[in-house]
Amino acid sequence: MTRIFLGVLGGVATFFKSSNTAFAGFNFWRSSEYVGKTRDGIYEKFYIQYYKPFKRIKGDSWTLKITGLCEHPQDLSLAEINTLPIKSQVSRIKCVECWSAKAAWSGFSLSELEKRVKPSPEAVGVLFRCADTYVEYLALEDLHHARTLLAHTMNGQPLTDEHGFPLRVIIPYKYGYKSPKAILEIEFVSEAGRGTWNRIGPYSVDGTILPGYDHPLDRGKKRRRITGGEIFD
Ligand SMILES: Nc1nc2c(c(=O)[nH]1)N[C@H]1C(S)=C(S)[C@@H](COP(=O)(O)O)O[C@H]1N2
Ligand SMILES: [Mo]
Repeated sequence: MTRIFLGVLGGVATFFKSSNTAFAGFNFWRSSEYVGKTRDGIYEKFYIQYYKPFKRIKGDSWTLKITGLCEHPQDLSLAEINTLPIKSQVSRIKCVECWSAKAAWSGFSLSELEKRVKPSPEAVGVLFRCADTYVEYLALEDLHHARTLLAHTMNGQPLTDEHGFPLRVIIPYKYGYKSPKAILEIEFVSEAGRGTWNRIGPYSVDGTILPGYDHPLDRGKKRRRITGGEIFD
């Protein structure tokens, strides 16, 4: 009896081992209604980080909710967001877990939204709430930085669900966890807040990139030294 049991167990183990090999490069979320963390297939060159899997956002029913300390809180549709003056740049996302990857991003500056909603003088920053319940905080000073943008476009195409459709932050002098994706709400707040990732890991609240090492996925993960702040190449 024991022998039969062990035999079956061995068979099951072999099946899982071989299926793992067969599915190497398989994106678990592809052709599902959900999207989540993945590093397989095409994403070997640009990892996908999501705190939790969530239902893909539908562009026609999505709105960006702008709330909190402002004179004219409002909901903006994707069509409205696409009419805002465009800001573009090439920049690298550097994850605190060491990998990085580069893309061309386009979007707009927070100041375009501020012209519409008129933040109150007490507002010092913004809390971003995302579709996967991820939360991140950025000070207005960082959001007004020349290299910071709210991006809706990556390499000339609307963001994919994986990279944060319909809207994400790009802030290249901070670690990737300071660039919330799949944004649902922007709340103007009067006190500095904390984000999901710096509650989970031993990561700073500020998130500025520190001197150390980088393993760029677009350069075969070849280790290089970095001096801190934005990595420009
Ligand atoms: N909504 C949401 N945004 C997020 C995250 C997340 O878990 N959820 N992870 C962050 C982290 S840790 C990184 S490194 C970048 C990675 O961006 P990418 O998935 O487009 O490569 O997304 C950031 N934005
Ligand atoms: Mo990250």
